[in-house]
Amino acid sequence: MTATLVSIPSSPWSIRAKLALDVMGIELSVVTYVPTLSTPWLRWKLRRPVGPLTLPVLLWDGPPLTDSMDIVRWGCERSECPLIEPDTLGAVTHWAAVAERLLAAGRIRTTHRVLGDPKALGESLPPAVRQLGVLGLAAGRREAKRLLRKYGDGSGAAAQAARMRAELRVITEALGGRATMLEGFSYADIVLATALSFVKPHSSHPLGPAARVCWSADELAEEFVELVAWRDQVYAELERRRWR
Ligand SMILES: N[C@@H](CCC(=O)N[C@@H](CS)C(=O)NCC(=O)O)C(=O)O
Repeated sequence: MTATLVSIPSSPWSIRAKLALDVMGIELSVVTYVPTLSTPWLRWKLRRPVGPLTLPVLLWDGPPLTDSMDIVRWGCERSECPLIEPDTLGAVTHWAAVAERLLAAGRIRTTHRVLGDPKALGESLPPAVRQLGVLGLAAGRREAKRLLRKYGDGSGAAAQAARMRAELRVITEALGGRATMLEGFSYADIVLATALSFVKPHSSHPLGPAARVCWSADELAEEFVELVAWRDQVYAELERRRWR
């Protein structure tokens, strides 16, 4: 059975897994997850009738994998050019935790902004839901509120931006102007580069114009302009490696 990555195309958590698997030469098919509509199917595939679900998910001959790090490690075991080696696992895990904190704060900030902008909300809907017009928008609003209930912590945009700034400083200092976070190119670079999605989404990030504005934190993007430039270099490196 060809492995199937179930993913949300605009989600940084899904994007990082897909980028890593692609660059490691792992062949797979990709299925887009549509919140609510795909939920019964995925629950059935995971044999998980209740409880939280997060994407990406990898379906293959073995037990389904429900965390991007597990998915990437699965890919590493099957690749001739693994992005995580036994001796880098500890450092990569550390940077994945930093990326997670940056993304978590960014997700809350961005979801609030999308919820307050009907155009951005409309653009964020999967095409099948967008076609439903006002009903689709209502479904999108409900989904955004559910995400805020699940991931929000009651604090406002300024607190989220402060959390993001703290993580961005840590990353900038640790990079110290180098091209890669560890000795060579690794999953640490991918996990950190994609964590900038809520600072300034990369040009390849599938977002409509209004949603792109909501995802961008202009002040942070200006303050960490060199980090954003580094991120663009990581994406360019991924593109180069994909065609090798
Ligand atoms: N640790 C997980 C986290 C993934 C994650 O947070 N996914 C979110 C992206 S928004 C998700 O699928 N949320 C859907 C939901 O919570 O219903 C991973 O890296 O795979």
